[in-house]
Amino acid sequence: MLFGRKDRKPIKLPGKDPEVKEWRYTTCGYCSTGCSIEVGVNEQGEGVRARGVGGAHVNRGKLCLKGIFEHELFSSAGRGTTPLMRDKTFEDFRQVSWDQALDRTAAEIKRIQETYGRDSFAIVSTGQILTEEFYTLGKLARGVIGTNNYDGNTTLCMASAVSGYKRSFGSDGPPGCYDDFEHTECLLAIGSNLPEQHPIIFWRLRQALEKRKFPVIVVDPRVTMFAQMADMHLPITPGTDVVLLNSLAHVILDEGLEDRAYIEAHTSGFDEFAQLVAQYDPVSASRICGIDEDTIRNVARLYAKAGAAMTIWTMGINQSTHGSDGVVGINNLNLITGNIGKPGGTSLSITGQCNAMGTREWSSCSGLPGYRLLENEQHRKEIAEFWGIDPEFFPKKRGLFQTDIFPAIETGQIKGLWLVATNPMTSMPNTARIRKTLEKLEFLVVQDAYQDVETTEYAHVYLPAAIWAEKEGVMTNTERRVNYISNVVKPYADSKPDLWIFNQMAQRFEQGRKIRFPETAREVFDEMRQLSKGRLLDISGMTHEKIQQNRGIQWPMPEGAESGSPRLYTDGKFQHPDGRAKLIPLPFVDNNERPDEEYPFWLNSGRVVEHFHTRTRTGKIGNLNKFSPTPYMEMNPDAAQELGIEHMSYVRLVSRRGDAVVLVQLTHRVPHNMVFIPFHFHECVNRLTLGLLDPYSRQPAFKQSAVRIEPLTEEEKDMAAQINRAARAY
Ligand SMILES: Nc1nc2c(c(=O)[nH]1)N[C@H]1C(S)=C(S)[C@@H](COP(=O)(O)OP(=O)(O)OC[C@H]3O[C@@H](n4cnc5c(=O)[nH]c(N)nc54)[C@H](O)[C@@H]3O)O[C@H]1N2
Ligand SMILES: Nc1nc2c(c(=O)[nH]1)N[C@H]1C(S)=C(S)[C@@H](COP(=O)(O)OP(=O)(O)OC[C@H]3O[C@@H](n4cnc5c(=O)[nH]c(N)nc54)[C@H](O)[C@@H]3O)O[C@H]1N2
Ligand code: SF4
Ligand SMILES: [Mo]
Repeated sequence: MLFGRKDRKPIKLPGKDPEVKEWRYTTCGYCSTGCSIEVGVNEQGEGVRARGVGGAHVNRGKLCLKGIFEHELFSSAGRGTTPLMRDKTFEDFRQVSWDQALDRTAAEIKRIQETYGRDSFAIVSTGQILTEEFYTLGKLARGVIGTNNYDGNTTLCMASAVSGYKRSFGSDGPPGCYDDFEHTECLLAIGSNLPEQHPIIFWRLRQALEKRKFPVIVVDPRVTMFAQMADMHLPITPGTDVVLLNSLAHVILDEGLEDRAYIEAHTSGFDEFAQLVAQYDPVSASRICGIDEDTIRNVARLYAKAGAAMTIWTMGINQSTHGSDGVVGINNLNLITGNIGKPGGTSLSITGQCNAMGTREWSSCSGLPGYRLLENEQHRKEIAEFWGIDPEFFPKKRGLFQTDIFPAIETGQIKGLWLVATNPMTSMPNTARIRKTLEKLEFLVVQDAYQDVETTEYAHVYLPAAIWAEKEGVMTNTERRVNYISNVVKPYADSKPDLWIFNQMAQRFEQGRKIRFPETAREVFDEMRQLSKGRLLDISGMTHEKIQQNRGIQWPMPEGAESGSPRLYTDGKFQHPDGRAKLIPLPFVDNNERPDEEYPFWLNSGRVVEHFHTRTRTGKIGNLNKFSPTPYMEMNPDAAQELGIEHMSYVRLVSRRGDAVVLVQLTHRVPHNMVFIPFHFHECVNRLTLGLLDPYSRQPAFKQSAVRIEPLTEEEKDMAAQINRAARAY
């Protein structure tokens, strides 16, 4: 039987280009690959086509299907047209002017802070606005409103990578680039489904492999498309990557395959590290991580003996209770084999959202702009002086992470919340709990390009934002490439660029009127350039024009430099005070919720190529939504047969948190004791997830919890089928 495609209209392919009057340059706003796009604009100034830019470094003319239909976003269903307001949650919204909505928001922020203290109002932002907007929001949050409970949805996404990089190298910042595929002699990919989630990075890998063969090893509990093309697939037991990494290091040291000269010249902590990995012999490790001892030895030898070897990873590592340790484990492996800062030898975190990097660099979420720290007195002084405020206004250490902000609402510590471009009602673990916390807020303001996002149901004020290429500014991709986004069309209806909204809000605070809040992205970029001088992420040699001309530039690019820098740490000097990278011992603690008699299946979750996150965008684009319009799960056919479950039938999944009804897709992609659900659908997988937090990064373990599968009654089956039909007709 066909899965989910019957009765659907075929894909609509764009015709020649009769309506296009002009092609305008911009960069894709979905994933972190950073593809250069041209949007075709018609006589009326509307975006009617999209195509890849031929000479661009990243994509060389290619786009994935999300990019190809991206111009349809501008006027897609559900876009916010005017600000909305109501007094109580669930009362009807009324349309109001921008002044009314902004005045009310500012008044509520002041009231809550005056009544309960400065930190009782929290701000949660995103990885999906422009870097100039991040910097401005940071100035507003840290320098004007002055709340320390300010963080981003990147805690659900990149926090473990950030934390792991900082622990190993002394700073955030992915050291490698896509060109490393052209030089590597061995690629290890852990917990990344590159062909679906970063199709154009994958295409770059395929191109490199066509020129020169090198081994590809994929570590993933599912037989993903990536696993199918790999030379070796290691179907690891969920949540045990640290054990595998420790064991690889064990074999390398045991067999004397390490790079002694590199370890001695550039690292610290070797002895403690060696003592710890001595405990992870392949025999003991295989019992925990499920990869047999010979495979562990073979992979270790292959990796260590390669002239240059690199590791890439994504959410299979980051979204774990050992996320930060997993990243450190990867860095350990590359440090002992001398694989940092050289062509083809690197630890390259594949980032997620289009500007997940920009928020890390400039938003001040976890610190201060330009990778500065709140904990560092000199850094506080530098930024306070630059902004013209008292350094004492800054807290001396960072406040709550996003995943701790919601529990703090539950306990009454936080009373007001501003959400910018994030939809926690669908994206956070344990939906029931998130609903309860949002209902508890005295004031919630949601700033989003779409007014129909689930979280808006709980808001008192909704602010309609302009999206993607309705705005101008930059974003940083996975390989530290700063890309230019131009405003190819006007903002939809009465929506406004996020930069404008932040600037307007600043004017409503006394301190905000004293600090300079430039109006244009170019002026903001200029502030960032100045603040970047001498820092690891120096962008002082860049301008919007140069970035556009070059189709993106990789930082650092100090003033006077001719071009950007493809790699970091090429000289072996790291950002820790002693200039060395740290080798860190990683004892494994088995704290995940695991399958047991009552809940016998692992619940794994992630994404599919046609959808982006909570489907606020891709759910509205017919050519994307038609591939998977309803929630479904991958289930192993043998396990299904044992339970009497049929392909394309509906079942109920139950966890300790809640339940969800899904359509069954039988496939050997998942092992016997696992189900996999794409997280794109509201009221689905996150009703079930536990989301236990990593101790360092506070990132939730979205990919490890336990469920059981129950049959539906006939009546329930009918109802599910009706809902499915309605969604498919959309
Ligand atoms: N089409 C599309 N592309 C996207 C996105 C999207 O929503 N749609 N989102 C973007 C964002 S924000 C992100 S963060 C990235 C995410 O990109 P990826 O991380 O590549 O995608 P996921 O599907 O979340 O997870 C990847 C794999 O991790 C595996 N995994 C689960 N548990 C474990 C484990 O314990 N160990 C190991 N080694 N692997 C495990 C899963 O089986 C899955 O195949 O994609 C980006 N690109
Ligand atoms: N179970 C499970 N849950 C997960 C994951 C998983 O693998 N499994 N992955 C996690 C990960 S890695 C991530 S990154 C999160 C993502 O979680 P979210 O960030 O909550 O999801 P999005 O749907 O991307 O929400 C972004 C919102 O920003 C809006 N938006 C887009 N552009 C703009 C703009 O320019 N301005 C404004 N103001 N709004 C804009 C969009 O309409 C959308 O509503 O989900 C996490 N949740
Ligand atoms: S790979 Fe990512 S950046 Fe490139 S077109 Fe697809 S979604 Fe956009
Ligand atoms: Mo993400």
